[in-house]
Amino acid sequence: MASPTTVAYVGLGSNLGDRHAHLNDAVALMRQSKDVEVTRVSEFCETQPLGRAEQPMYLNAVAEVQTSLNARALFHCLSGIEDRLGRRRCEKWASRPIDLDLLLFGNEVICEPDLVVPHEAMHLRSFVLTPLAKMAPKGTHPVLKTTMTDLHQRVGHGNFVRDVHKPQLISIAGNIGVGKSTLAEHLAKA
Ligand code: PH2
Ligand code: MG
Ligand code: MG
Repeated sequence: MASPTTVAYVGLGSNLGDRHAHLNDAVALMRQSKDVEVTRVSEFCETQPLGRAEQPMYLNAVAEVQTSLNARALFHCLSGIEDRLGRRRCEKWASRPIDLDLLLFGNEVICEPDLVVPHEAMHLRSFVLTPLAKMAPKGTHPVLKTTMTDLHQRVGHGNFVRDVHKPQLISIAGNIGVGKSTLAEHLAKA
């Protein structure tokens, strides 16, 4: 692999067909790319479908990769693997045999119509943060400037949908007696 390289994290998800096989096949195809070295893969974890409750359960994992590609080239490589594993691009959040999301690409921040890095919802999803907090506890989110450990503690076991048309979740932390409840009440009224 040509240098320099970047460490990136990829979220894997499947909720159609043989989910274990799909995740394993996706990792194997990533390993086949001469420009991508898969350095670690988390445990596979069964998770409740977020967003559309009537869907089958997901199997989720996170892979750590080292790559000489830039973020967009890695994104294309991941899309190609999704296509090879039978992903049909239809409506948002439809069930899928494989979903590969570029979660983090070094410390890069990208905000383009088809590619947002860090992944726009990674800080809201325990199925992403639980493995990330194990693999890269001190890794920081380049926009939120918060470690994976802290982000994981914030969401706990929860998964949240960011929908600007729905009430937003705000968590308030602080020492006893500093006025958390008062602030929460003011915010609720506002
Ligand atoms: N991905 C989604 C929507 N909902 N739920 C779980 N549990 N895991 C996912 O990977 C997931 C989801 C859209 O990409
Ligand atoms: Mg996804
Ligand atoms: Mg995706």
